[in-house]
Amino acid sequence: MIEDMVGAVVPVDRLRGWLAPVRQRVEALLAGRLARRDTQAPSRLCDAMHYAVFSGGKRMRPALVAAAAQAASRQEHVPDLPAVWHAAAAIELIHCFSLVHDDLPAMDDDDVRRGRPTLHRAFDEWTAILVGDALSVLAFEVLVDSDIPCHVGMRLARQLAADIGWGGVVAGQYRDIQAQGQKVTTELVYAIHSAKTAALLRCACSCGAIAVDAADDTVRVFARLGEELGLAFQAVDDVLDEVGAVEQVGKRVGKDRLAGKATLPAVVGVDATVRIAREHVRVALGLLDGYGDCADPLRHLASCILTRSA
Ligand code: GRG
Repeated sequence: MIEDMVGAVVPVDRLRGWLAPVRQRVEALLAGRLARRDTQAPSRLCDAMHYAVFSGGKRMRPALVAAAAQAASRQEHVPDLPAVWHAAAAIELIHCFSLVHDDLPAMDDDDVRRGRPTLHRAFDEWTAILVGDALSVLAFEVLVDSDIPCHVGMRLARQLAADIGWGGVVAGQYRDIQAQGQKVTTELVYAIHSAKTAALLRCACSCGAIAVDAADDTVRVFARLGEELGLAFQAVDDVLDEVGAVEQVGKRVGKDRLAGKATLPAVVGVDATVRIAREHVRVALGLLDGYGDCADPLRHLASCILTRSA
């Protein structure tokens, strides 16, 4: 057991036991999709897509989809529905695509990701751009799979499009790059974090609820929860960039400050950023009051955001 920064105890073994089959299901689905090569697809493109998706990611977002589905359906196990696994896989594809594009020279210009060369370094820049394009399209293909009831697939696709599009992740990334080197305010940092990072965690929690066909007001609670977790996640990410070690974080650290990035530590300092992250997780945990034991995986994942070192 480890004690997290909100004082909650995370039963690591229990969480690992819950996570292992979730990860296995999602990775099997991802591997199956990537193996089902379009006959027209060049093998180097397929290899690069595989490199982007299977490179040691934590699979936090698919875990959130599964945990939210379990909590929203008030079941003791993750509901074994195609909509749950497909939503989890689709969001991970989008996440992997966003990292590939984020690392490009025109964006964050990073050489190392997840402890190995970024995709444009291992392959080349134009391949990295096309890998992102292909993964984003594949994500929607996975969501509109015929195994998923049409109305659920439509709801999932609509949610994903809204959260990642020009009012979501794209907007956050745009603002982030635009703000580089500028004088920033806490409000601007929040606007960036909410769209750039929290939108995808919000999407993961919302889609978990949608996958079990939850009512709109339940989806809204899970969206709010995902937003809080996303804000905590990015706050911790900013702290890791300030105080983390390259070997642990798996990418260059100290880069945000050098690049004049709009981060929370830059405006309020590291200690206050930690307090802010803690507060977001506390609010998120409060939203799960009344959900009983079926929400335990979600509670533990929330607390893990504060203890993560990568
Ligand atoms: C339309 C989705 C989309 C993207 C286009 C490039 C871009 C616009 C957005 C970049 C968004 C981005 C990379 C935000 C940072 C989020 C973040 C803190 C990622 C790290 O997530 P982890 O730690 O990564 O879960 P792993 O490696 O564990 O999967």
